[in-house]
Amino acid sequence: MMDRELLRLYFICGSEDAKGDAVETIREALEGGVTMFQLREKGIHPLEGEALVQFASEIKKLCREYGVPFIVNDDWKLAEAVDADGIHLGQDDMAVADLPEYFDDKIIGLSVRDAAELEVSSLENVDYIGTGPVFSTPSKADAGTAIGVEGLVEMRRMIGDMPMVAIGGIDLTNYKSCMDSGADGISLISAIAWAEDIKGVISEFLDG
Ligand code: TZP
Ligand code: MG
Repeated sequence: MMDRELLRLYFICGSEDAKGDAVETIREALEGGVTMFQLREKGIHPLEGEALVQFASEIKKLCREYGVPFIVNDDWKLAEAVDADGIHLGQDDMAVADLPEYFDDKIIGLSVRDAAELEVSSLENVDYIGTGPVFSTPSKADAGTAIGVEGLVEMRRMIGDMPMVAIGGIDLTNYKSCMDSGADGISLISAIAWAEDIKGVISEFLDG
């Protein structure tokens, strides 16, 4: 089982999510103390091909410098190409069972929002689940309706002690309610990527 402490403050970012330069934003977040990082390259003009590999490699290198696991969203080929530490899959992505051998000793995350999704998900070889959106969020158009902290409590009841990270609309005003509802940690895009003072915000998230 993965060290659930790694989920404590899980930053997700792609090239279009930052206010300024994405690599600088990610560097600041790493310096500030995020515990895990996911490259999620979705936007209006996502990087592709060699440019994406370059971008991913640069971020992976940074993550290594800070000793933070580097996870790739969706794209197992990219993950393997840049020697990522893991992959995060959604319900509409490939099945965990179809991942190549490369991932056998890597971190595998799966999005599971509720009982219905849990029922159709094999958690074999899954290291953690991401559950949400807990609150409404502008960051994912197809995120669906918010499950609330009640949704987290319910998921925790169903999965036993499997590592679980909360996602969706989490900020400084509500993150504690997620931690109090069975989440091992919080994953966020905008609360960090759009922050004026990235390190300040991170130290608040890590406090308490
Ligand atoms: N999956 C469910 S909600 C979401 C994802 C990727 C977006 C999270 O972004 P934010 O800005 O932290 O709400
Ligand atoms: Mg996906």
